[in-house]
Amino acid sequence: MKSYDYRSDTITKPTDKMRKAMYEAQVGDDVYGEDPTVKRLEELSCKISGKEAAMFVPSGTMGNQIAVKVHTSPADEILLEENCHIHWYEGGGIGAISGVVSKLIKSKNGIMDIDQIERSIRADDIHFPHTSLICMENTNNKCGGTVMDLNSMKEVYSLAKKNGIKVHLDGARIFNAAAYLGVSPKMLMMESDSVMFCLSKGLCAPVGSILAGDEDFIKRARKIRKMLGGGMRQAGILAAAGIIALEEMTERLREDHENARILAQGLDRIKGLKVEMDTVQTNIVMCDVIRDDLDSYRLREELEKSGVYSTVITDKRLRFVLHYHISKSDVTETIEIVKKTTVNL
Ligand code: TLP
Repeated sequence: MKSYDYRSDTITKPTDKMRKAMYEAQVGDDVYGEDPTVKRLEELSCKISGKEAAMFVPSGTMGNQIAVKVHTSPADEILLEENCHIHWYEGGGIGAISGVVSKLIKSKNGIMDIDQIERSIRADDIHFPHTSLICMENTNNKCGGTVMDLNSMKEVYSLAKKNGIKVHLDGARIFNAAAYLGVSPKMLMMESDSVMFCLSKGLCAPVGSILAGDEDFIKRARKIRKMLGGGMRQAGILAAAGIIALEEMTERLREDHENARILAQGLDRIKGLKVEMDTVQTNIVMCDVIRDDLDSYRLREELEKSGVYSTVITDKRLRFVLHYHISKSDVTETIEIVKKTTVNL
């Protein structure tokens, strides 16, 4: 049976060109700073992000966690968008690794309420924790791949600077945001002190993310990466795929966005399902089950019997993520399968 796997863009597999580059990669021990391919990937990442320095990390989660640790001291308070990955999906790591507390900021489609940020910055008072960091996420995963526009990012960054607070950008899907806005990724990444972006999502690299910032930040980040066990040895094998991800795979993300809209429109037309179309901006579709007699666990299970794979977000919401291995005709077929399945439930 044919399968249509929308669980995540993390399921993408390396392309043939990546596999060949991985096979041929020049390698060395990266903990000694001797892997030429990792160095090449890090230099390329500096160019793309406009940051002074960059470091290859095994995962987006590790990149975010290192950034929080470098920017904060234990008992600090950090401001997080209420739906963000750092809060929801990183196992509470910021508590264990950095010892910080967090305050969640309300948002509309991932764009934080700037007044609430301003009100949340702590006064200098012995009772209060120190506010040291604000984290943004662009695109915002849990909001449905929604995009923070450049002005909203600028607003947050300038408010932070005015108050001596650092800004970290979780840019796991920053290339999707840039494609949607029609701006260079650099313009978005410049509105932060540090940025993490993923090579292993829609860009098809098998493993890895980049953390970038100024020289001093990355110097300290390298020490934390080692502490967390993220110092990899002949990592050039992986970096070789990462280079192709950055050089050749970002342009095509628009196709995923187009397919996401087609899927969203198709699902929204099915009785008992609803998609908030204004949130369908990039490659993620959040589909709500609005029938009282049906929940998303049951629907997911039934769809899987016909080869359509999705993720449960809440008991009434499924997530479908578009990526390299899903074509326009797959989307058309998927809509038909979902239609048939829901009618029979
Ligand atoms: N997101 C994954 C899951 O962890 C939920 C997914 O399937 O979407 N930031 C953002 C915004 C992310 O969406 C993710 C992964 C990460 C960070 C973490 O990246 P990895 O999986 O490389 O640790």
